[in-house]
Amino acid sequence: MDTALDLAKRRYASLGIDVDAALSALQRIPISIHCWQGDDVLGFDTDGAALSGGIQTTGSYPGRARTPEELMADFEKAISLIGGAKRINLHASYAIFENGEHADRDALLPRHFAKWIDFAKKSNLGIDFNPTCFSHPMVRDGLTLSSPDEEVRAFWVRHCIACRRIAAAFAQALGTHCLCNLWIPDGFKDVPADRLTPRLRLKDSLDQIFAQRLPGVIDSVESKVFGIGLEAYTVGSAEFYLGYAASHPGVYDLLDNGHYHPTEMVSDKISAMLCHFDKVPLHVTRPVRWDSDHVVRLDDELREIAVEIVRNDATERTLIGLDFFDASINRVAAWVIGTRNMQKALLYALLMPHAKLRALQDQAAFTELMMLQEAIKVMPMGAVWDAFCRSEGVPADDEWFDTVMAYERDVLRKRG
Ligand code: RNT
Ligand code: ZN
Repeated sequence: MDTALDLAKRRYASLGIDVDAALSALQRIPISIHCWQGDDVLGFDTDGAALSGGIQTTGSYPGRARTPEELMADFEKAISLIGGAKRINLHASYAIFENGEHADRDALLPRHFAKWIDFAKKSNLGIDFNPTCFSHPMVRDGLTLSSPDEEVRAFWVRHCIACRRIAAAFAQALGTHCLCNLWIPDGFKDVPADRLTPRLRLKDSLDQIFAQRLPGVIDSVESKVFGIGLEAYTVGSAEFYLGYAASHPGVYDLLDNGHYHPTEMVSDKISAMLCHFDKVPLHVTRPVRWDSDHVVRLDDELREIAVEIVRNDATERTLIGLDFFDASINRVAAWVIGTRNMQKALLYALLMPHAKLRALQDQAAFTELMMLQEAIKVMPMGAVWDAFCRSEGVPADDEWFDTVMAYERDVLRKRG
């Protein structure tokens, strides 16, 4: 008897698509999974300091990871339910201090991340990294690298340089690149008196931070349109960082799809960036009315982002990272759902007849193009996705939930 997979393969073959090739391509596309979904972006280095910087987690679902051990255990549980190549994305605030030691953000060293390197080796993960320029007393009046206070600015410059060195240590220890992505909250709640000078100070800070090239480190800067309490002006805007990256080889412009005006689509920006940069780092998230960082769903924009990556042959040029944090649902499930959705979107894109669709566009056969694009939406991708999960040794969509619920009962709910 034909299996669902056999039937699906035949349907896809009629469009000229090799399902096995799509499956092995999907397996190789690394997804960088952010550690901060597990603890509501709090980190370990500031002893319960609240999340600040214009970003916010909402919800109080039980079981937040409070220690490195808990976060690692939760992350491991999540990735045991996710197939394909994976990386872990850390923030500087996740430093692990041992033997009563403590280092402020400007004095962080690779040894404060030694346990993460061990963890990454054990779990076969590359590491990506981020300076943490928020949730810290040296953020003064909402400013870091653009502050008029030279002491503040120098502190954050030192922090970012320390982070790049740590990123280089990750790359060296793990034999894979480390994306070191810089996002700062700097901005104003209300109409500024001077928009230019803060940007010039940020530019000068970046020049200091990126003065030295570091092996294995891919540097990126992440723009934003506004933050909570910083609604009127963001120093590190889209044009600011795009210009900076374009004029500083080796520094890339990271696109976070929660950081633009609501009708601006990152799916449309990827190809524009590919014209000018050899790499395009991404933060894939889901903004709901604002930069809310909801768990990524398999919606139209996610699929379109994946389609742009795949059909432009850019699976190695785009660095796919996730960036969401929902504290209102089981956090392990949030990781599993969001990451698997990213992979499903990629699979959807890998199962499309791109050459044929492109030819229809070039022939101005827009009626047929629309017909085919819509037909593709109901092709039997589910059977192929199930096969992917099977071949990766992870449960199918309707099979993993019990594992997470058992973990919630036995581990998360006991955290008090
Ligand atoms: C904030 C940015 C940034 C953070 C993480 C925690 O708006 O998206 O990437 O979400 O670094
Ligand atoms: Zn982001």
